[in-house]
Amino acid sequence: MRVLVTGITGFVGSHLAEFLLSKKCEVHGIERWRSDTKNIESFMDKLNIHECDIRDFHSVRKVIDDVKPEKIFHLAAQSFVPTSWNAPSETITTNVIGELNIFEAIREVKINPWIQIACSSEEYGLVHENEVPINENNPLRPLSPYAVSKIAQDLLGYQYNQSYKLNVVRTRTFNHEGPRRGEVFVTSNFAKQIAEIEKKKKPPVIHVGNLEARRDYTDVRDVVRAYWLATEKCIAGEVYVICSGRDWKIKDMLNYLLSLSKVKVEIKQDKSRMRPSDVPLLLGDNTKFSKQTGWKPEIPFEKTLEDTLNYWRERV
Ligand code: A2R
Ligand code: GDD
Repeated sequence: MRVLVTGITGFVGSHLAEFLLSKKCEVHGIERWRSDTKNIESFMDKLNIHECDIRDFHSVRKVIDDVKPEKIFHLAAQSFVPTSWNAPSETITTNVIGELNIFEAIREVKINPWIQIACSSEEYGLVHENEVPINENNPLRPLSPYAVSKIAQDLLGYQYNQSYKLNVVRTRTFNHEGPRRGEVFVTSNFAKQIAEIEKKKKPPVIHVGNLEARRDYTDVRDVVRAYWLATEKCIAGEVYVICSGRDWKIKDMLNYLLSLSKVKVEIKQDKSRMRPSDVPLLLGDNTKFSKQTGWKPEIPFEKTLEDTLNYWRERV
């Protein structure tokens, strides 16, 4: 099976690449000339890496034509929500035009691979207490340019399936974490701060943003398994929620991480970590996806946090 992963140098892409290698796939991925390849370094010799920027149609078309993949996992994106307020145009271009380039390249090259699109729980945005757990039919009330970009990716996937019968499967994944998570994201950021405090590389103060938000967390290793199943067992054109069905207040997540360490810390809210509009509550219902594929998450979030902290302990 010849598979192309966009975003292979990123957090999810690197875990997916390892999973695909374990399935004996021929794994192709894209990188940009300045991409940081540390996430895939230890198995890079088993991968086929092509230079490509998804904003550039010529470069996307060339990769699709050279590889002619049977499956595409489209993960590449500007993925950090706060950056989408600082660079909204770049976020929309990368996420929306980038996906459009992939769809149009597929049409021009005249192949019809399965394509998984990494959509997001952020699309739901403002969710009221009486609207959880969230399923595929909840309203979309985006609260960031990033969320809008993901809605556009999601709906383009629907439209290209309807118009051209492309085999697109849309996965609306809730937060997923684990080792290699980018250090700006909350679980990874807090774990890194704790590891630095343990090594006395920074004063015992943890800088935080909004600790009241609630998120439904799944381990990244369960998520990449879900993405594979999405391309094996799901229906083209459909959208599926992928989540654990359990929510954590960010404050409780921080307290759990702290319980894994002996350090005593002060917690300080940092204004720059607060968002113009934060998504207050995300708690999902994975019934549709579980019924279709038999998937359920296997790794408890406590283990994910422990692994993330140990990851940083080895690196700071
Ligand atoms: O920044 P790079 O060159 O290392 O590559 C990142 C890639 N990427 C791009 N690739 C090609 N052309 C672009 N214009 C471009 N912009 C970004 O996307 C990296 O490999 C990946 C993003 O990785 P992370 O930020 O670690 O995201 P994560 O957590 O793996 O999220 C995967 C997907 C995204 O679509 C999220 O929006 C969704 O899951 O939640
Ligand atoms: N990053 C960050 N840093 N977030 C903080 C902090 C902090 O210091 N303190 C509190 N938070 C809160 C945020 O306000 C948000 O409510 C929550 O922690 C989670 O923030 P992130 O980890 O940055 O993730 P996200 O929910 O915005 O988005 C992630 O998950 C989406 C769903 O899978 C990203 O990975 C998106 O790309 C993804 O689509």
